[in-house]
Amino acid sequence: MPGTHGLTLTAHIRNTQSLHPEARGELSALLTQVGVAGKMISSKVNMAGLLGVLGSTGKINVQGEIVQKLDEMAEDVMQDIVGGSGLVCAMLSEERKDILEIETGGRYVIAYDPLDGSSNIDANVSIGTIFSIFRKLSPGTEVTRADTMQKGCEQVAAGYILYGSSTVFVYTAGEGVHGFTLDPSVGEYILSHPDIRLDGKCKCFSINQCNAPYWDAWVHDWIARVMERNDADKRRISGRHIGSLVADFHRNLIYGGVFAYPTDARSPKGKLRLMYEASPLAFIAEQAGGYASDGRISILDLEPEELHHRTGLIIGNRPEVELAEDCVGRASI
Ligand code: AHM
Ligand code: MG
Repeated sequence: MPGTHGLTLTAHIRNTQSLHPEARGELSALLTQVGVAGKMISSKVNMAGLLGVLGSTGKINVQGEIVQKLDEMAEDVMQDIVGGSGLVCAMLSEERKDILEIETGGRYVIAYDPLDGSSNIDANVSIGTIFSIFRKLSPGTEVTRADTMQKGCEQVAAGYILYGSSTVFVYTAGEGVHGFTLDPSVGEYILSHPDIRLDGKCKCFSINQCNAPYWDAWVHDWIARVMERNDADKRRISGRHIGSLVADFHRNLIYGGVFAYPTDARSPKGKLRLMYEASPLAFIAEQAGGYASDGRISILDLEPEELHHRTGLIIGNRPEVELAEDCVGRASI
């Protein structure tokens, strides 16, 4: 029983594991290690201004984006803490060109964005670490393409750590979505958001409106149809867009809402990455009762074609995402 002092993340993960007598405890240990990495990144993010680690490194990453000093720091922490855990055989990072194979081996593969939203770092905007965990499928120690290029529906766990007004760890291992808030005084994540649901009203609408000149016609059609819910009597849905996916997603998960970064003329394949951003958040959205699509099919059914596969993303309350699919379908008739 949680008692009055709350349930820690470690205890919650163990309790979930105990529902599966066949489990060896390795996934639980891995999730716990990701939580530890999150604490370390959180402490550096909170101290960034004092440690002199704000600003860019002057480098450009594999995505063609400016690498912030904190991006590098978060990547190092993930490699040291998660890579050094003995639990993963391969690490796929938004910040690294190639797959990092771990010699000590392990039964899991992890894909992650070490610091999503990092272009906002210097302005103290919420940012976060997003992760996605798969089982190693092939026997033996060799890491194969089948191990690393799995569809989102094969994920065994996914989550994110949001460095915001407080640090929050949200995860799913296929049995609902649970959120924990870091109590910095004791260094533990405490259950604060049990069984989060995304099946109520869609109150927030998140999109970078300045991409409007590049959108396909269906996006304009979709927005107009969503906005029809606002009438003279009542505003039922309101614009909320941070420009930090993990923070936009978290707010929409808590309040109800939909986030969209569709493919457009500037980014014909989409801007966001399937493996590190879209797929883990899609797993969480579906576990909470929501949905994620590229406009045509579920994100979780997309076959990764390459490590840094990009995709359009519409994610949040199911009716609004399905309405987007309907608009895409009509546009292609
Ligand atoms: P990042 O992983 O380098 O931070 O890039 C992803 C970010 C998302 O967090 C955010 O939704 C998007 O890029 C914002 O892009 P834009 O500035 O084009 O709206
Ligand atoms: Mg990102």
